[in-house]
Amino acid sequence: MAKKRALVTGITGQDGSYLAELLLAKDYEVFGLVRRTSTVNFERIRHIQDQITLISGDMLDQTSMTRALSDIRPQEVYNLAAQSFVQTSWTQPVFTGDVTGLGVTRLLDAIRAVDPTIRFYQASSSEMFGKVQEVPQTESTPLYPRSPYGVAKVYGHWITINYRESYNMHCTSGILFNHESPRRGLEFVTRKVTHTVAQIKLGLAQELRIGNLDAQRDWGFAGDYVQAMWLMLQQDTPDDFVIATGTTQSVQRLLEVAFGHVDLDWNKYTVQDERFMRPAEVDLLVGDPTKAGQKLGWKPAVTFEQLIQMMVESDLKLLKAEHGK
Ligand code: NDP
Ligand code: GDR
Repeated sequence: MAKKRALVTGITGQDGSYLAELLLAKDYEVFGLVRRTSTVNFERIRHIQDQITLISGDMLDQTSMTRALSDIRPQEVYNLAAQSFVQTSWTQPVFTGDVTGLGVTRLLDAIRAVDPTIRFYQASSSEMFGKVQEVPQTESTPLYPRSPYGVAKVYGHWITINYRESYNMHCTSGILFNHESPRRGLEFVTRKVTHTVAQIKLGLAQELRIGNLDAQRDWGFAGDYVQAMWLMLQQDTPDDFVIATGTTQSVQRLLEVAFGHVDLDWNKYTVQDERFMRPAEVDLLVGDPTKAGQKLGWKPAVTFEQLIQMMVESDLKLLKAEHGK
């Protein structure tokens, strides 16, 4: 039997690299859409680069998507590409809307034109809940985004549902809460903390400059969350699913666990810095993954403490190798 083919946008990102690994393990032919950059940024997929096929394209360019789909003829498309950093969305609101919001319509419309039977996954976000209207948040909690990024994701979420309802396409939206890993970008708070903690431990940095310590997030492990993406596209009927751990932790707790892992007192090394405060904050996120548990049989394996310890250990190893320690 011919292998299944999947196209992943955002394959060079954190989730793209874990999803590509998962799909390869399930014997898919894996294709990734990558945008042109002046230097290569394949660090996260270097170890699997000879097993996947990269195709040039951009979320701002619908022609490139149509061409990629026509060439590959995939059965499944996972749309993970986005301007995904919330803070940047205030300085680049139009660009964020274009890539993260309108980009979804470009891709959906390209799918409709090339092959409307393709199954489509949209990377929706808990940032859509923003100023939360209900605790915990479920698939039916009203949306109240608090950043240009959150607003763009609401658009992407609803256009996915609209193509499902308008054209009877297999379009599914995964509302994923924060998920992290050693491959997380350095600008996001978990990785920023674990990387700086490792630097401090090795004598390579003196302090950590940080923003709001009171924000609470439902943090899980990216490796667990990409399993849910795949499970969603194996369902007969497209739907929306919240993917979360069901527990929440503050940024301060993150500091306690990360510094505590290397026997340091977070209070002694942490400086609050206005630059990392946001014009509008999302104070508390905690998801209710009951539906995903019942319908997909999904549950997370890695706890918050295990996740942060894994990230600190990985950063220690990385820095030791970089600095010959
Ligand atoms: P990353 O920021 O690590 O990866 C984003 C990816 O999108 C990168 O591969 C990037 O390419 C690509 N990309 C950005 N702009 C374009 C463009 N114009 N055309 C083509 N590709 C582009 O994000 P994550 O892996 O963490 O997240 C994956 C998706 O899930 C995103 O849509 C994010 O918004 C969403 N999400 C993430 C959550 C999380 O906690 N991680 C939670 C909920 C949703 P390049 O390498 O060239 O920059
Ligand atoms: P978030 O992740 O905005 O939730 O979006 P991030 O890690 O950037 O922030 C989480 C919380 O930590 C607070 N914070 C800081 N954040 C950063 N980045 N740097 C700091 O120094 C700092 N200090 C405190 C923030 O104010 C915030 O409350 C992530 C992204 O992956 C999105 O793409 C995704 O959709 C959501 O998670 C779910």
